[in-house]
Amino acid sequence: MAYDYDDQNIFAKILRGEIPNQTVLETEHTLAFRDIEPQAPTHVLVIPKGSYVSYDHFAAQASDAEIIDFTRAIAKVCEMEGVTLSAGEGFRMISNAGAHGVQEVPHLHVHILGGRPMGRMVQ
Ligand code: DGP
Repeated sequence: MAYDYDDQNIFAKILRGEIPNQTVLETEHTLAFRDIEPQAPTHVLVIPKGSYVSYDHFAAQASDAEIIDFTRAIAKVCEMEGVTLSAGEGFRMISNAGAHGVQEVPHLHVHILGGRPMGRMVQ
């Protein structure tokens, strides 16, 4: 199946340096930065540098190196933010995809939320 990536999306512009961001972590294949509308004391977005719309796109087409880098970057951000189970009180990670997932920005991103109890997911 073909995935349609729009290179004019906001996160593509952030990756090209056209829009500023508050970077938390940058690795070879991954960028993590603070959400512009934080929903919790910790609200960081982790994105692959490659042009992937969604998690399913990424899992299907990214290299093993990109996938490992992305996965470890998410955990590293949790560690840096002090929300891991080993050092903190935990976190929530969410990745919205497409219309039913109510994805606003069509570049794969994982939200890391922490610093307060999140409440039950009801919808
Ligand atoms: P989603 O609904 O999962 O696609 O969430 C997109 C998130 O992106 C939302 O929480 C707000 C955030 N966002 C949108 N525009 C910008 C921006 O220009 N900079 C930053 N840092 N975050 C943004």
